[in-house]
Amino acid sequence: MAQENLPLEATLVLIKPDGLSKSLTGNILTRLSEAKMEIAAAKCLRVSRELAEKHYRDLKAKPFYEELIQYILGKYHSRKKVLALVCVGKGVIEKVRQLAGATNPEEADSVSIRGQYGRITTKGVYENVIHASSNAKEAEREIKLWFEPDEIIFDLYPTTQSEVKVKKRMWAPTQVAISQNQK
Ligand code: DAT
Ligand code: MG
Repeated sequence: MAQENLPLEATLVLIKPDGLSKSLTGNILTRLSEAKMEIAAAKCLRVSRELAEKHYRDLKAKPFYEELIQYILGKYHSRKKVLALVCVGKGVIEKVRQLAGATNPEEADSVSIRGQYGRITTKGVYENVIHASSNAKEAEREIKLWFEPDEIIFDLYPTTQSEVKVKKRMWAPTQVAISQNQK
């Protein structure tokens, strides 16, 4: 199908802790932007166990589930963080899946991101560098899980207004050395 006839879509992309440890962010972003898609949201975060479990809820029964959770939490890497992105473009879901390559990095096309940079550890963990939503339904579920509406520059999905009382951490009026708190 010609590019202009493809539906406008949004997808969740995660650069996983191995991708960050291997300094692949720039490379991956270059490849994503060459595929004519727009970054609509981005943030770097430490993944909580709760978020990891919600993200991988359909894999709970799999024998590799616990290792998968440990991996996305950054327990195996020096970088205990993930870079989460929302990418928007025509046919973007399949395009990013193609760029990412097959789930098993050993089977992924050698020019794909997973084929080039992924590996299977001796523990059997697929360290496959990147996550990409598999279809529109999953993309919506995942984007809503990882991002608040106001963190995304487009109105992708309908929103509602509700008044909530939240305790929010604010900057304290001090000037101190930066602490990276790199646990
Ligand atoms: P994908 O990430 O390509 O959408 P998936 O949703 O089936 O694949 O699985 C999510 C992640 O789980 C995948 O990126 C790596 C891990 N995984 C899948 N199958 C696995 C297996 N047989 N052994 C180890 N890890 C696996
Ligand atoms: Mg998947």
